[in-house]
Amino acid sequence: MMQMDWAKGLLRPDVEVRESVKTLGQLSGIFANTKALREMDPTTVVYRVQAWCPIPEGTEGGLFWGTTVVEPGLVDSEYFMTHGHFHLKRDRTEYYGTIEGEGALVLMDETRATWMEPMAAGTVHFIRPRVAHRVANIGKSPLRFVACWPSDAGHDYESIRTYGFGARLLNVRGSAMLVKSDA
Ligand code: PAN
Ligand code: ZN
Repeated sequence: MMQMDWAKGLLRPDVEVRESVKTLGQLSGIFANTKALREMDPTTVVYRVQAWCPIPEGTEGGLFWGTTVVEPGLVDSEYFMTHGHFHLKRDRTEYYGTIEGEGALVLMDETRATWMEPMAAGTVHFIRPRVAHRVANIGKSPLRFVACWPSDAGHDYESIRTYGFGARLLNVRGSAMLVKSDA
C-alpha cells in the first residue's frame, strides 16, 4: 500500500518511491531558444517526478503510479514543460489526472500531427496508443498531476530529443498557443 497526499499531489516519501528532479541544465535540448536558456540558472528546477513501481520494470500486466509537479516559468516565450516521450512499446497507453494548476497536455502521433488538451484541477486524460505526451505549465503556480501507466511501457526519450514535437506551446501576447515547429 502507498499513501498519497491528494492536496499536494504527492506520494509520501517512502523507500519504494523513486524520485527525480529535472533542471533547466538537464533539459537544455528540448527548449527552442538555446541562447535564452544559456542565460538562465541551469540548476533551476523545471519538474519533479515520483514513481511507485511495485513490480519490476518490464513486467507485462502491471501498472505504475506516479506524480509530477511542473514549476511555472518560461524559456523566452516557451513554457516550462516535461521532456516528453513515446512509450517504447508504442501501443501502451496511460492516464493523467490533474490535481491543480493550469496546464496543457501536448500530444503527437507518429505522423507528427500535434494537438493539446487543456489541464486544470479534475481533468482526466487518456493517452492513446502510439501518441507521444508532454505537459507544459501555462499558469503562475505549480502544476500537479498523477499518472498511471503499464509496467512494460518503457520510455523512448531519444525520438523526442532528436525530432521534438510537431509544435511548441508558446506564450503569445499573454496566451498559450500551440505553434508549429520548423524541425
Ligand atoms: C509520466 C512522466 C512524467 C515526466 O510519469 O514520466 O510526467 O515526464 P517525462 O518522463 O517525459 O520526463 C509518464 O508519462 N510515464 O509514462
Ligand atoms: Zn508516459
